[in-house]
Amino acid sequence: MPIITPVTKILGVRVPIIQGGMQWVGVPKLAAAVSEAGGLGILTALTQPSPDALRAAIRETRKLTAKPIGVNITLLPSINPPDYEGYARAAVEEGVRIFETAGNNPGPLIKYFKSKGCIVVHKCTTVRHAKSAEKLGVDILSIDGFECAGHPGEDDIGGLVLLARAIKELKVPFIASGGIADARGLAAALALGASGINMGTRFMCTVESPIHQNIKDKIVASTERDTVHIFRTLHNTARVFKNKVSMEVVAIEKRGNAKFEDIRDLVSGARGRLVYEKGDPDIGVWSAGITIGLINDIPTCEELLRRFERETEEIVGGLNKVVFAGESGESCP
Ligand code: FMN
Repeated sequence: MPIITPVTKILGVRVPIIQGGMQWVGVPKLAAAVSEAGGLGILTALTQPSPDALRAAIRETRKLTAKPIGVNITLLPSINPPDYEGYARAAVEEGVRIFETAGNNPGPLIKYFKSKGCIVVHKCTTVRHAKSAEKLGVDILSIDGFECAGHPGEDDIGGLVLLARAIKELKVPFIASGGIADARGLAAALALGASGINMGTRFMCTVESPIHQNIKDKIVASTERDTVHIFRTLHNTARVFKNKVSMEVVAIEKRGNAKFEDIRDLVSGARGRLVYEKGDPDIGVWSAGITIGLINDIPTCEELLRRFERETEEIVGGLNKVVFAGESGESCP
């Protein structure tokens, strides 16, 4: 049976599962496969070298699916910021109607998308940022807990508490992000008041994910203890896979007073990209969440989302077996 929530209705999808923006991973093949499987596939704008390249990527995705797709625009702290407006305009002109925004100072971008009649899913890691985005008119909030891959913020609040706070504070529907890779996670998110989930790491490890097979195999072989936080001392924390390079970054930060220049070469995006291309997990730093401890296979997106639907129904149905005993406890087995 389909799981119908406010989010499936707003986005026009069958399954309340979004594939979040992923640098170097959120490309047409993956986004189209997720959308085709009934979720919402999202292209990562900044993975494309220019707004025109994003246009081409959108057209390529459309050839693979007629279902709704989204575009992620991530606002990064940067001395030479990318042409965010150009990417946004290109996607809107190409007819994209769903956007995932994330990062610093998203106000102008959210206002632009809303002025064009688009649906905005804003991803953030605190309830206070979620409330600010709500005031700007976003349609859905994506509440990203401390478990997540990439940037968890600096408050270190796990999904359980963050979502329980979100349901009390927010008026618009929200999805749970970070730490979810199976149907138990989706069922738990629904129980906590979320209208769906956002996943990154789980989708890296699918047949249609564009990363090298060695890296998918590495994820399957890893446990939840195989990630580490870098950039903690720079107040721009990022959860990445624990390897030689990320541990070197942590060692430099531990020495104290580390500046970005001290680690710039180690953390370069180009090295991270090579990890996915060459299949060597130790070339650079690459994002991964603690769900790597939950990922044991490499299914197609279709298989994965069907499994989510089937198992979520079983889990929620199984909850009916819970007996609420009377005061005397007579119903206890
Ligand atoms: N989130 C963004 O908003 N922009 C990005 O560019 C981005 N890149 C990511 C790259 C990778 C390889 C991964 C695994 C995640 C990335 N994320 C990015 C975060 C995901 O969109 C998502 O919020 C996160 O993965 C959720 O946590 P999970 O990995 O536990 O599912």
